[in-house]
Amino acid sequence: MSARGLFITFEGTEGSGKTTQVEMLGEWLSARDPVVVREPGGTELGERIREVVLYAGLDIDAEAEMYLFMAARRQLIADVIAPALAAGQIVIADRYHDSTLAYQGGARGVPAIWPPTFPRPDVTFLLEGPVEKGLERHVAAGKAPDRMEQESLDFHRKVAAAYDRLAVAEPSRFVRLDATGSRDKVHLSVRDHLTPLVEKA
Ligand code: Z5A
Repeated sequence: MSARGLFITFEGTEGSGKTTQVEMLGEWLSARDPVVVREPGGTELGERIREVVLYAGLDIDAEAEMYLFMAARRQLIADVIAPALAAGQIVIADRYHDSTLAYQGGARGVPAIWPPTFPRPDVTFLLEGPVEKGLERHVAAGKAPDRMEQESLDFHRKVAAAYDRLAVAEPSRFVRLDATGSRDKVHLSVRDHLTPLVEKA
């Protein structure tokens, strides 16, 4: 657990239901007034980087892409996450540094590390299921594909394999959930895991 507050992150390949679960968790914890953030984004710099890295159609070097995501994250930590945790709040993040380790590190092969100034989450929910199913959900939802979503199936499988390695390496932080269950079923699993932690926070 962080020195103060409670830091919860959601990870997974696209369409795995992270945003849905972040919203449901935010509602469940609404009496605690949680701070909810998404990555990349959440600050003016982060939102601008989001546009550049995901939608500008630029040809971006893989390592440069990693630093862009990390620059957005560092600003979010400085402006939002660290002050909220220091004030004892609950922070819920829709993606965090494990995304960089999985996408840029695992799938693109960039040497990626965890910077010591980036707080570690107390709990990371990894939503897992067939990569194809998530991509199908996106198509069904009519969402325009961003730069990363346009990558090959093989790329997304490498992301999933990298998440698997991260979860195996840190079993005390990661909670692996079957993302193919219904929204409510996944949410109830999230609640089950968090109830004792939230009572203490
Ligand atoms: N990226 C990176 O490379 N490196 C980094 O460091 C960071 C990010 C931080 C961000 O895109 C992209 O940046 C992302 C990784 C990369 N791209 N990829 N690939 P984003 O923020 O626009 O999108 P995302 O984070 O990938 O989320 P998403 O793809 O939009 O999906 P999601 O949040 O996991 O799922 P959702 O929006 O909750 O649900 C998708 C649809 O499925 C929607 O219609 C839901 O109603 C439906 N859904 C959700 N749950 C269920 C269940 N349980 N059953 C049935 N249907 C469901």
